[in-house]
Amino acid sequence: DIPSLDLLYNRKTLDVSRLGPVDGASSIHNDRVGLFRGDITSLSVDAIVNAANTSLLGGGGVDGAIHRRAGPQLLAECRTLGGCETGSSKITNAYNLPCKKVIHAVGPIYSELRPDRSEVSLRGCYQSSLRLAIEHDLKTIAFSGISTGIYGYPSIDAALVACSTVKEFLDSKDGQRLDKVIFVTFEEKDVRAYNHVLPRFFPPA
Ligand code: AR6
Repeated sequence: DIPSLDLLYNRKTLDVSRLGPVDGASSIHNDRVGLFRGDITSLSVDAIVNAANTSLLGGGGVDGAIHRRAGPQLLAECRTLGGCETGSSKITNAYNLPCKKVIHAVGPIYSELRPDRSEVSLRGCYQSSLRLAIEHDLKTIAFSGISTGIYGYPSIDAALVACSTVKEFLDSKDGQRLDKVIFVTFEEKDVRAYNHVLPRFFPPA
């Protein structure tokens, strides 16, 4: 029993554990969008998107993993950037990572009182990261689940924002300059959310 998308939009924050079995396998939904479960630092794409904080000086979660694998030069470059606003992104080199660039996006700390504000900020993260990618002529981009860890954004709601923003961008004129977007999941709750939401925005070919 899969709730309809209308229902999801109207009554968000669905309990992801109700969404049925997890398909842990990574998958290609169509030739421009993929889902990957695993460590984003292992991907040799053009750009990976970090879930950073406003200081851009590192932290836990995926941010910690990216800085560890990139090496201390990443932090040195981040120190020159003067931080980043919530809902926006900045780009750096990738140093010891197998990707070419790292885009550091600052997601919102989820607010149950103002979910609308959280949504605007999260959308801004995806939009600004996609724009940075094409400005730097990057063709493949892998997004971490911005804000869905320590920052507490509900997985389904975050996946809806991620998929709708990426779809809108890929359908636009600028979006034609991107080859592929990969959504990276790590925890089971996010795998469930993407398996549920992705096919609705990107039906399998
Ligand atoms: N590869 C891919 N995804 C991962 C990895 C990994 N190696 N590790 C965690 N995730 P989080 P946030 C997933 O908490 O919620 C940091 O301290 C994780 O399961 O890393 O945006 C920053 O400095 C989740 O789905 O970021 C900020 O202070 C997603 O990555 C704060 O945390 C994001 O979880 C940002 O919190």
